[in-house]
Amino acid sequence: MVAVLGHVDHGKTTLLDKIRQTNVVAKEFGGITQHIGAYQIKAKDKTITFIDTPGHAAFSEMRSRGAKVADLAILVVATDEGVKPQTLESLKYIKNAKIPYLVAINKTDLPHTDVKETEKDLAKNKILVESQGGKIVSVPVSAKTGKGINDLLEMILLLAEMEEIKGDEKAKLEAVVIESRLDKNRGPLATILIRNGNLKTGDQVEADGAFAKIKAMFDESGKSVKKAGPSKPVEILGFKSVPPIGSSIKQTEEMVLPEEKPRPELTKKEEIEKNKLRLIIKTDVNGTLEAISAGLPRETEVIDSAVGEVNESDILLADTTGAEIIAFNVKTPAKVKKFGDHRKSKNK
Ligand SMILES: Nc1nc2c(ncn2[C@@H]2O[C@H](COP(=O)(O)OP(=O)(O)OP(=O)(O)O)[C@@H](O)[C@H]2O)c(=O)[nH]1
Ligand SMILES: [Mg+2]
Repeated sequence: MVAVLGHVDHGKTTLLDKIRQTNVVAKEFGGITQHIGAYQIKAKDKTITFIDTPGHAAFSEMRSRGAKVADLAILVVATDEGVKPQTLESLKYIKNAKIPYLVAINKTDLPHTDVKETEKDLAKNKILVESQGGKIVSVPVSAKTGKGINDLLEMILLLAEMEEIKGDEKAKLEAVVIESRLDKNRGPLATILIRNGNLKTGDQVEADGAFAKIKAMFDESGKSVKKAGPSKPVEILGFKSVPPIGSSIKQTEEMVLPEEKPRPELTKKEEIEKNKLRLIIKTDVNGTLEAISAGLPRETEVIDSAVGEVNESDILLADTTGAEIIAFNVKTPAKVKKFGDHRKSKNK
């Protein structure tokens, strides 16, 4: 499993798109690829799973997690910009995760750029690539033209071989939730990556208090699969509640239902601090929720946050606590909207 990390806009997603176009197993890509950002490809009879991560400053949790679940990393540095803050932050996570990495120097198709200069810039930041007397492999690439991508894949396979990285299907289950959400029709969904062992439909699992008897599993192209082994990204249907991202999945014998998390205490209106903005946050996926929550200023107070649509109980909670509801990438049913408008007009 290879995590792709780097500064915003340095070309991580474009690079993965190009890799998929030229080496694809799965030709068509269903809805879930956009969400999970994990793709499996075949190169020289070996399977590589790539994990895309966002480069924006707000998503440091996702970068950290990406590095943690991966076996090795590609640090993408655009040659026109060189080393930037999130390049260094990404490197910090790679080092914390103690995984080997290589550097892809991207956008080499741009005019007036010089790979040597980028390598010097990397050296200045203590990333010593081979041409600068160090040990880190660096590969000049262009995600736009595809130049250098085969070299990059070869170096990944070489590094994996040297580090003896491979998954064991027969080992004890080691799997992690990399994205989760509440689907309006299908209920809680979790996208997971298996490091070792395997999962089958019908298995009972637990992830940080969320239980599932696996009803169905889908691969990155949305195709239903009965069994999944190491490094396979799959979406699992059957969770009773939405499992937190980053949680590890354990097999359980018995289905113990977790206790319902109580809603926060309702505060009386007169107790509401005037200068503090209170919020109820609803988003489509947990990753977004995490990023929004991490980016809020101190003066805000989060009354409640969850994945899923805005519902009546959110409106009631907002009403009693004086909170604003922020919904990101989720629809608010007309019925609920009407209910909200009604409460609002009653309070005027
Ligand atoms: N000329 C050129 N442009 C590129 C190349 N790779 C990416 N780009 C462009 O750079 C911009 C950002 O590319 P993305 O792939 O979205 O970058 P990213 O690193 O995934 O960005 P975040 O996910 O936001 O961190 C897009 O406009 C791409 O078309 C390249 O090799 N050459
Ligand atoms: Mg991207």
